[in-house]
Amino acid sequence: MKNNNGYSCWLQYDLLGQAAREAAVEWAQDIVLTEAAEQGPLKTAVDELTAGMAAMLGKRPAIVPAPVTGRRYILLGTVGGSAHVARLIGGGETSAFGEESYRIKTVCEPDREAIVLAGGSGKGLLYAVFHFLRLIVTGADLGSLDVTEQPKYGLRMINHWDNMDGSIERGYAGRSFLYADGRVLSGSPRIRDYARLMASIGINGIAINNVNVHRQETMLLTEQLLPDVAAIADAFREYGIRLFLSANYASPVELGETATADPLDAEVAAWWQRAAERVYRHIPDFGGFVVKADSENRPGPFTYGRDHADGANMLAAALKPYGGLVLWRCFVYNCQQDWRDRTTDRARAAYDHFKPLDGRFMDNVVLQIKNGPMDFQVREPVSPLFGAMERTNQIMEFQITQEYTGHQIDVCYLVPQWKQVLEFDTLVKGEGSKVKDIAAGRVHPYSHCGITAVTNVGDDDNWTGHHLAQANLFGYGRLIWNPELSAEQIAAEWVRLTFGDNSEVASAVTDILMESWPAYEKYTSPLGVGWMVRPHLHYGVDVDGYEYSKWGTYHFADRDGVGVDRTVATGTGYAGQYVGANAERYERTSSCPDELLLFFHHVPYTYRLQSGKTVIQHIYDTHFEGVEQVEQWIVRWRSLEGKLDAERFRHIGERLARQLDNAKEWRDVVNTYFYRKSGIPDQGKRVIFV
Ligand code: GCV
Repeated sequence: MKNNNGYSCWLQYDLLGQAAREAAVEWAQDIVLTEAAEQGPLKTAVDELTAGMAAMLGKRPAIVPAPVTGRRYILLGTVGGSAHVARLIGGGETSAFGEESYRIKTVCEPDREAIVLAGGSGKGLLYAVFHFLRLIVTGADLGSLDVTEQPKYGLRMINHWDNMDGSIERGYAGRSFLYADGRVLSGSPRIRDYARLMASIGINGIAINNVNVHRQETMLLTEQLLPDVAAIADAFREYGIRLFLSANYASPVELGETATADPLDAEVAAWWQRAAERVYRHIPDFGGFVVKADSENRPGPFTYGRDHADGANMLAAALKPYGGLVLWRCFVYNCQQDWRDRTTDRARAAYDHFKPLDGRFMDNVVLQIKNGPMDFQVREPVSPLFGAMERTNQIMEFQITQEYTGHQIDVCYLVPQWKQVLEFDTLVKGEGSKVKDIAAGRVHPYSHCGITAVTNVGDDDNWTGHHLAQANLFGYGRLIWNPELSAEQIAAEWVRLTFGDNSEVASAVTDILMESWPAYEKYTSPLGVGWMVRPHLHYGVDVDGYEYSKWGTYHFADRDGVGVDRTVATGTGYAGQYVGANAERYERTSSCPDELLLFFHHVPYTYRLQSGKTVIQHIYDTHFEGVEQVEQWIVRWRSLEGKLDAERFRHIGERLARQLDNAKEWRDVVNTYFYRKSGIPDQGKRVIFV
């Protein structure tokens, strides 16, 4: 079997089986194109289809202006640009097409047997092409295709935390492929390959630099570096992706051009207007700024006695004439907390800061809210801020990079976690106010909204470090295109596209993915309490690592119990930020879901969970089970030798071995810690290091 370094990810067109190849060849002689496709996504769509079919079938289809009588063909076009397409699809059905929508349909009538790929625009058509190529690889019956797709979310974004020195904050897959040694790698062919990968899963916006914007990256807004940024935007544009930049709130001060960054200062506003004019001169379809302000020591409007609305609106006013957005992050909390102070609760912070500002933001400001109130832990409740502001646009922020979920050493498939978040019913407008609909602007009439995520890619050959971490990147794109897809469907699709059609490999990889988030949760921090990780690094166990720190991330374990009292009755009051029945459910131990019990409550080790187990026994059991799960994967993985290429077989095997070491360390440290605190033995009498 040919070795595979993983570079092509899920676009591996040489994996086609014999039967699928024969079925596709029938259709692949001619591509009929009746409209001009000289540039942009329309041209890319044509190129991707021809190249994809050539790679799959060993023969490049001809592009022709009209069908050859009696021969099957593929018809490619946009609904507005090709009468032929409109005729075959049926004009009425396409009148409501958005520009990102598409239809794929087999039209089988005497003398016009065609597969029609119709896009609402060139971009929609490009998405149709990637979908069609997926259908071929997965062996779909091409004789009866009928697919209509439109994305649920307007903004489907990726955030990079790449720095210009080439490092990536929280990156676990090598160095940046966007920057090295202070330079923008604008000519790199990898950037185009990346745009292609992202377009193939429907991403339409990418912020290319870290939200922690330091001096070097502040220069991205200057005449000196904008041509390089524009070159990346050019590559993105061909794939229907708009480029965004993270902006340093204090840019004019950092660059020595104003004495203040006060948002109400006229000179500051004028500076940003000039900056916006400059950016749009270089990048006419620039998406806008992502801003981390007054957060983790980054500058912001607080310094000048102003609030977040003042700061965001000043930037929004500068971008407004060009249609740009300000994605203003809500990850705002006191990171200089005194652990002795029991009144401050980091979980409360985003809601407390932003909720009172509802209605004050301009309509091109979008608040970017992390999925949980803390920081991308393996388990957190959904941020109560999401949906809490009726008159302020919002976008959900997920984390694909595995900062707290195993650093892409441990396998942890995160789509099930994101699905739970999207399915959460906030009740903000009564039952049926789910996160997935709020993010689509269907609960409150947001003018801009959607989903974004911190990406997990770097310059490693396989992009994501762990091969299996590609499933998170692919899964993110597929899920935010259509949140109704199940995590398992997405996993199975990814496995098929990435590893081919060996059913043993497919079921083993799909099972490992599906079991991985629960396993990671089991051997790390219990019952929603979070953290317990090595400070700063965030990989590996350190139960008290953050216990007396300034970051506000405590578990309060003592000899009697563990957990954070966030109730209204006796705790920090955080539970009261939820609406109605959700607030009540979290407020009481009896109704709080087990998996979040220690997030909301401080309980004795002998407290009995809804599962029937005591907290302490749950801790012991899950930590043993988590390790056993990894051991079982290793046995299963070994049985696949010879059934996939040796390179990926070895790579994944090595990562699983490292995961096992990590899981054992977590198990032994956590179990020993809680045994020593509580003095309560494990009912299973297993080894705990006393
Ligand atoms: C980019 C956490 C991470 C930081 C990250 C920050 C953020 O604190 O550890 O690396 O900074 O979140 O989201 O801004």
